[in-house]
Amino acid sequence: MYLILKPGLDPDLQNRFVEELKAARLEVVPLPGLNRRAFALVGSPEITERFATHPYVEECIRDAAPYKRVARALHPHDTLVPLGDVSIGGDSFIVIAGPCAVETPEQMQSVAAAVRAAGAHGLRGGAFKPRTSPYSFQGHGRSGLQLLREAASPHRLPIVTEIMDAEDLPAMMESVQVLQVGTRNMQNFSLLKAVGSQKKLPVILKRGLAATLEELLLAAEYIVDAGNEAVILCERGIRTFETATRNTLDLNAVAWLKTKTHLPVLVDPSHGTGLSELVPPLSKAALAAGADGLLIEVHPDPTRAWSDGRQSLDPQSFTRLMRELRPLAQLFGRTLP
Ligand SMILES: [Mn+2]
Repeated sequence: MYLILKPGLDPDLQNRFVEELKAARLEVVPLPGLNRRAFALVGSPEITERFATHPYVEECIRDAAPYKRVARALHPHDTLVPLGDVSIGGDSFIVIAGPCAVETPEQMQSVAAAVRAAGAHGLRGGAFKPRTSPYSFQGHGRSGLQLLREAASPHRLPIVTEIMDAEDLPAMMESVQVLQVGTRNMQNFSLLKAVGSQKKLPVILKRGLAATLEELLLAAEYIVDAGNEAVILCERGIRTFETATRNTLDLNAVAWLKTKTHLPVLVDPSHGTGLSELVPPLSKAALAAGADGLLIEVHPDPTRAWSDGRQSLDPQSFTRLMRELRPLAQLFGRTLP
């Protein structure tokens, strides 16, 4: 909610009113540029509503958007999130690549070398895998983190991996550089609070497969509200009536999110389409739609992948895609660092 105070109100009274708001456990964010004192209130909707009819208030604007800390309206500049030597957000366009799952030391070492050579900025790989079927490969768990570390470190590649359980946070903090909250956990609020209560690792928050964009922003708000402002959103395809592709990659989401939030937005065209031949065109479309980067599945031999082989690029196709993205990025005013 936004409050605009009455004109000509004594400055002492104004200050006293602000103190009253703060005492009610509301955060008061000043809105500059108006000829009268105005501010946004961040906090419980029930409490903010109490002040709507206060005698000092000239006008109260009830904002339809229930998220505040992630809103661009209160924070017009892009948030930059560090990833190794580069940052996500702003003018750069970054690419994080790697297999769906960490399988073997050979697989990880070969893919890390390949994606680094092609110019990727981070290595992805799942050690803990949320699988639809309990009979599918569940990931190596903590020993998978070790394999990730061994593969990434010779190339100085930052590691991005999914966290499924807050219990694994200490192990993750020692092994990886970016946490990923997967699509199935987007509304796992205790996990969101846990990854938000540490500030060491940024968090990639994937959109739930049936989540609205407002729900995605509110999930991000949980992490930021818990204390961690380094949140990166990721559009990874949603479930629609269409069955020709695994999901429907929602590029509306990218353009919409960029207007509503200061947080960086990545696109995952691998899960978004489920088909490796669609990954290059949708990667370029994501760049054109204003995404800040890509999260792509790459496997040394997709036909032998333990999971998501059908949507994984082989190193050659990934290298070609990176080559094609570079001049395109420039065309759109972005740089591939
Ligand atoms: Mn996958």
